[in-house]
Parts: sequence; C-alpha cells; structure tokens
Amino acid sequence: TTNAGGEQTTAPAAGKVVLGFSQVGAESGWRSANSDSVKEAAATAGFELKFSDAQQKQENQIKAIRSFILQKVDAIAFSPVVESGWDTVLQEAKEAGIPVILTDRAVDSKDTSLYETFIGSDFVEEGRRAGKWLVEQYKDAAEPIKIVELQGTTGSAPAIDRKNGFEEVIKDQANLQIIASQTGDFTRAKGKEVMQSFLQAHKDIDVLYAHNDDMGLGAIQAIEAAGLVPGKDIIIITVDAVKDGMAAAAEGKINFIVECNPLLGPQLMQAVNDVLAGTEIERRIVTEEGTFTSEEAKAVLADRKY
Ligand code: GYE
Repeated sequence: TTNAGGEQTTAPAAGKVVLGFSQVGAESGWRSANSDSVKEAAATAGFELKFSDAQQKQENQIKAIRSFILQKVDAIAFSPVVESGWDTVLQEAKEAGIPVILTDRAVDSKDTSLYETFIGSDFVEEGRRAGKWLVEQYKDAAEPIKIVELQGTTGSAPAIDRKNGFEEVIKDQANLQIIASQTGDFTRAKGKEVMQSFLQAHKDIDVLYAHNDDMGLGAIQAIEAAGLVPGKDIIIITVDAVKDGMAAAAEGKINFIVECNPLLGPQLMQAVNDVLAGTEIERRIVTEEGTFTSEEAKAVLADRKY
C-alpha cells in the first residue's frame, strides 16, 4: 500500500522494528537492484519498512526524513543524493533520538555524531581501478589518447570520488588527456544525449569513461548511431557491473567494468539490529568488490543475479 506521503508501507504489527528508508530514485539498474535488496532484507529481518523514493531530489529526501521523525520510526536509513546540506535535518533526527545510518553514499557533515555508520563502496578506489586498467592498456602509447568522461549526478559522492580516483591514477601519464567531462546524471537517456554532443564536438575520441553502466549503455547507442563501433573505435570503461552492463561487456561493447555492489540490504538490517540493541558497530562498513574484463564478464554473466 502507498500512504498520503507517497511512501510504500506494510501494515504495522506490534513490536516490529520500524525502519524509514529514503532512496535516491530509480535512475539506474544499480539503484533498482539496491532497492530490491533493501526491501527483501527488511522483510527477511521482520522489519516494517517505510520506503520513500526521492526522484533524485534532495528536498524530497529531507521531507521524507522529517516525515519519518514525525512518525517516530525506530531508525532511519538513507542514501544521500548529494554530499552537502544534511546537517540540519540530521540534527533534527538526533534530537528526536532516532539513529541514522547512511547507505551507499556519504555526506560531508563535519559532525560525524549525526549518523551511526556509513555502509557502502570505496568510490575513490573504483575510480582508481578504472584508471589503472587504462594506464596499463596504453602504457606503450606515445600519441595523445583522448578521453571523454560521463560524470554521475553533480555533487554526489560517487561522481566526485570516481572522478578523483581516476584522475589521480592517470595524471602521471601525460598522453592520457580528458578532453571533455560532463554530467549524465547516472541515467541512460542523459548518457546518450551527452555522448551525442561529445561526438559532435570531437572527431577523434579514443576512450569513454562513464561513472556507471547505464550512462555507458546510453552512450553506446549514440556511438552506434554515429556509425562507430563501441569497444573498438572507442574503448569504454564503466562502473557498477549490473546485468545489462555485463551483457554489453560480454559482447565486447564495454571493455572494462569496475564492480560496485548494490546488495547492501542484509548489511543494513544487521547494522539497524546492532544499533537498536546498543551493540558497538564499525563507523565505516566497506563493501567488497572487483573488476571485469570482457572475457571475465562473459564467464559470469549467466549467474549474474542483478
Ligand atoms: O553507481 C549508479 C547509481 O550511488 C553507487 O548510483 C551509487 C551509484 C551507482 O545511480 O548507477
């Protein structure tokens, strides 16, 4: 059922833990897998989940968190769309005595007592992994290698960190040049649109680095429409490793994918249980993940769950 606030709710039962979860949106395959994971894990844990979709708008997340506070939920978890601007609402939760857990994305609040823990990936490391593979590919190249970059949502932790990690690794290789970098908001539609404009402005793009699979998949459509072969004429690196991305990698259209694991639900429910039980938890819980070349993607694709 959906209540007046647009939240999906399950019927309250006496004694159940009530968890308010404010999700970023439904912008990507990663996000859908993440939402499913949270819903399934909450059901398995026996929690009542109030799930609210912010449609990639911070103001909607702030509203959702305030509504959870008014409803006196037991705990609040959220994936902050951008890093900045959370102190006031997190302070309100703290004053109401409701513990907050960050999942997937970080906030830049100086006061770390505003939340219990942050569960998610190391996005800087993901950017480094993308950069290291590229450096290795072009280690013998003397000519300039022209890179275009599709950034994630402006101001979001994964967009900031994946850019920084990548730049940190490629900066010593003078011939690896980022010639254009723009946001595609983590969506296929925007990835396609921005890639179209990159292709119009630059005739000789060698490499695309997209901060997620979906933008990469949109860009592939634009590349093919321009009569070029993705994975050959333009080398493509993405992040996430969701099923559609892995399928494109298995076909050779994406050359390298850095994994970002969306299945955070079980760890989140564990953390909620621990916090409510007063058990000490780690302030930072880092997700384990790897990378896939085209060949490696082919080998695991059939068993890929998301
Ligand atoms: O990579 C992207 C999604 O925050 C890690 O958000 C997440 C990112 C993910 O839209 O596909």
